[in-house]
Amino acid sequence: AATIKWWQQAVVYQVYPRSFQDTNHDGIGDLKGITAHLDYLKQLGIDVIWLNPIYRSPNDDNGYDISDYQQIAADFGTMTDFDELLQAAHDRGLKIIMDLVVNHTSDEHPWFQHSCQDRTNQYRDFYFWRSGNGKKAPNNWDAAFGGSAWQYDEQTQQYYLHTFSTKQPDLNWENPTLREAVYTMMTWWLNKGVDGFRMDVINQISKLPGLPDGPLKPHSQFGDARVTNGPRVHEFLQEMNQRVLSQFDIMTVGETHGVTPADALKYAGADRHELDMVFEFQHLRLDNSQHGLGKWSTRKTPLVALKKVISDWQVGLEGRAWNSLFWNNHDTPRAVSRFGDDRPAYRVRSAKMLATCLHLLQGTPYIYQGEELGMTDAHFTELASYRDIESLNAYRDLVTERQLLSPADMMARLAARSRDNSRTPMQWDTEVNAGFSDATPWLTVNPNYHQINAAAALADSDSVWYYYRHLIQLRHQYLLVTLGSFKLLWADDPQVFLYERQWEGQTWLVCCNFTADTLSRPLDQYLTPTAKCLISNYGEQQPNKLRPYEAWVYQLA
Ligand code: TEU
Ligand code: CA
Repeated sequence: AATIKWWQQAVVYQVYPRSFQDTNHDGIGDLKGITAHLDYLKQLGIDVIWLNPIYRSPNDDNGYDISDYQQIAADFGTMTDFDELLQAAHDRGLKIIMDLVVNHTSDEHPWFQHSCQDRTNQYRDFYFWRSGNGKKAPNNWDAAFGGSAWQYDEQTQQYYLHTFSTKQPDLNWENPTLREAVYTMMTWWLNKGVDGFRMDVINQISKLPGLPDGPLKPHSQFGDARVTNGPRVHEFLQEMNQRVLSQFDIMTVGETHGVTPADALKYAGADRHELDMVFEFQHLRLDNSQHGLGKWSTRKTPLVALKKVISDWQVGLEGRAWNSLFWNNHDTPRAVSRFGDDRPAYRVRSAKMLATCLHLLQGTPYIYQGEELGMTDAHFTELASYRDIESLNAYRDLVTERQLLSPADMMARLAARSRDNSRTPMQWDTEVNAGFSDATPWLTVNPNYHQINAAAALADSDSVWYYYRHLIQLRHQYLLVTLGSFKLLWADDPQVFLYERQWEGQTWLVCCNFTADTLSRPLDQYLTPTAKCLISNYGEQQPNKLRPYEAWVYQLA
């Protein structure tokens, strides 16, 4: 087999620094807090830590609005704290990848502050400025966080483009001087020894020339040709690879909304010299609203559709590109609540089932902080509990301004889909605020921390935590998990996800019951006496029976 890249056998752990561990009594997680838990992460068996943005930022979008790419946000500590974190991680054989947010900056970034001064300064063209037509915006694009994607600036009597919040002006990648500035900044971080980047909405950096009107799609512009997968995106990424990425032994993953497996072959093809892998989101949109409300839905994901998307990606990239594997991140609800069952009777079992289903696929798995504990959604009942700009803007838009939804209806949709669900503080133990902070946390701690916390998990050999560690060991121990081919079985079964992995004559069978029902299935055809159980979330199997959320992996040959 071709040489295996280190990130093809790695498991990545995503740390959302704001919610991981506070060490200076301000209710906000910080870098020293991450350093304090590196042994916990090493014990779990993960290889790479992905840090959400830690750069200077006014926090309009929790750090995705950067005002200085080469300074650490005061909330999180100092550059010395970062250097110590990086060294401490490397001392433990752990790698750190940073979050690269270069589709836009904060409006408080010096580049934008300069750009605003007049229409002719050298930074004007770092951003998209257009005259529009009097009070009419230059085109009909929506911003992801509501309203028009254009903000009028009185001083120079022009509009600037912001595809996210008004405080996140889009960078103009058509400008080679801007691209040069980005590459210089990236090289600076890589020279410090960071091990790669997760690239924020990176398939948005090439816009359609002329910025033409698009088909209006309320609450989702992803998948629109006008914003994602633009005409020069591959040229820019190949230039970035040639100028920066190719000079380091690093890992890159692009956040690319609206891509198909065919697109991914271009972004992450082994022969493309662009990125190593991408995050696709097709499996995270199957429970979207069917009435134009995008993500604001309380629907469950149909399993047959989910199996098809996952299978298309496994088969579509096999041998030609590389998959990322994830159920959740800082922008989504938590896995066990969305795809499993967070009722106490089923939470642990279904969390282990979801982990089995994902971690035996081909690709690099991503564990979002707390997923290894089976942490659940927040289940907030008050609007005042929410902090996320996307959630608060959507409530104002859909309830207050357009009266499309009743308050109660929108509160149910926020509880099911708000990004704050995954941003409640990490639950370490049963001390005040789950050991996250002895000050009032920036976002309420989930009161179920008394039952769900790392201390309890480490003390219970049957916890979700130990199950994740076992899955990670299987990936590190058996090349089949990394290199084996994927074959979906029982594609039309609406309750059971059954698939095979094959490599050099070995065959593993992965079986997951995605329901709380006890099912009978003809499994004895596979589970012959020579078959060997490698991991399961129950004790020994019962012939042709799958108990609620039962999951197992058998070596068949
Ligand atoms: O996410 C881009 C993005 O598409 C999401 O914010 C999307 O709007 C949301 O997941 C739908 O529910 C990246 C970052 O991950 C996100 O945190 C930032 O808010 C966004 O870009 C802007 O930088
Ligand atoms: Ca702090």
